[in-house]
Amino acid sequence: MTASTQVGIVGAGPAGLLLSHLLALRGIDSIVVENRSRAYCEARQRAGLLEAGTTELLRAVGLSDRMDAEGLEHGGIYLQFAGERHHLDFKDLTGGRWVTIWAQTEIVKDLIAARLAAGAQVEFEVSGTEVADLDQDRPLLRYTDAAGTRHEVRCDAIAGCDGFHGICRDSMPPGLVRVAERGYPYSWLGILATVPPSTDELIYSRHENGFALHTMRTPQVSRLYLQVPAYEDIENWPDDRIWAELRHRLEIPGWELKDGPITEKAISPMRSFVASPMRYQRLFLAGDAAHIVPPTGAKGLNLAMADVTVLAEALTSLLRHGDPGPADAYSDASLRRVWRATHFSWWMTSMLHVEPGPDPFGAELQLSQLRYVTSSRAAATTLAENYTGYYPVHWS
Ligand code: RFL
Ligand code: PHB
Repeated sequence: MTASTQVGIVGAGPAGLLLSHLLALRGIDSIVVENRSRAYCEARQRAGLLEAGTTELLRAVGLSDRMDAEGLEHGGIYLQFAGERHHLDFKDLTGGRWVTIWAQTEIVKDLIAARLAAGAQVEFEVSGTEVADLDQDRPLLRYTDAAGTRHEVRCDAIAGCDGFHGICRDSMPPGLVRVAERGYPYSWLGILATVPPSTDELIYSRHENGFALHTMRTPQVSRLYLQVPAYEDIENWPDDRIWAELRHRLEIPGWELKDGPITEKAISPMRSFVASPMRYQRLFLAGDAAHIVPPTGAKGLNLAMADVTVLAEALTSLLRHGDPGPADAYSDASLRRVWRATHFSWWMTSMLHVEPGPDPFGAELQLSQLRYVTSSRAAATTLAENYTGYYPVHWS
């Protein structure tokens, strides 16, 4: 079956779905192809923290009804180390910026519902996705639909929003893409638990046993993370051990961690990865397809949504007005934001995690940096400005 559209989008994660929505607002047709099921995409537990600019974007494009009703706005975070808990007040430090707890699962549900209600073509459970003719004006997107029919779609442009393990990045000509990456010798064990959060704002804790983070999803559901060794087996972490270790790493006098039934647990590796350029001719990469950050800075989802905000405007100029300027500038403009977030995420990660071997020098540097960030307004402002989003995106 042969068809045509303006933009072929690979991947129905937050990047691909939001791009399809933004293009529709600019009068541009797209198709989204996704190899997982709709239910899988809607349930995949991942990010939960939105920068101020990301919440403003969702408001500007009509996707904020549930977020405005149920999202939890936070004006700061706690940093904990050496048995002390310090509050950083982002609103005060940044002149009013904030962050919002609103789960990626909920954003994806709202995006899928909005695309389907608008009559958009979103194909779940496809297989054999390929992109071809990338050196031509109208590249080709090929896939096999859930019923087994093979499709070829001629596109004016293709957006590779297919995540870190997708096919689009590797479809670019050999030798074009330069990769800069860093691995970390630890992973995160994340849990979702049916228990009200024991804190009003997120707690990032550096402890000799390793990092711990207390975050949340709703007033009834907590999300918590523990640093564990790289390649750790989840079988080594029965629920009782997880709660005991969380209690230990988050403990301060006069405060108690409430526990409850764990409904989900998983271990994720930590990696920094940036591929550049993010474009070859009419193939554009966005989100995790082009870059990965460790989750300590809460940047991955925000970067993915920022990329497609810039990309939607670039494709509008290219396809509606015949102006290639913004498309030509897309990769460099996005990489500037990506590298800022990459540095911030690496910095937060290095400051808060414990290296596997003995490293008294590194440990003292971490504590010194944490003391600086919690005592100097200039240092705290740097953290707050980056955490709440730099460079912020705009959609008009
Ligand atoms: P996604 O979400 O991976 O979506 C890509 C989609 O492409 C599909 N796909 C294909 N479809 C068709 N054909 C193919 N050949 C395909 N190959 C792949 C996949 O099935 C998938 O549906 O990428 P996207 O849209 O770029 O979004 C990126 C975010 O998901 C990611 O950056 C964040 O979740 C990262 N992240 C966090 N980011 C934040 O901003 N704040 C956070 O608090 C935060 N916490 C986290 C996180 C990621 C985590 N993990 C598990 C990696 C916490 C964790 C634990
Ligand atoms: C989350 O809520 O899942 C979350 C929040 C902040 C982070 C990472 C994850 O840095």
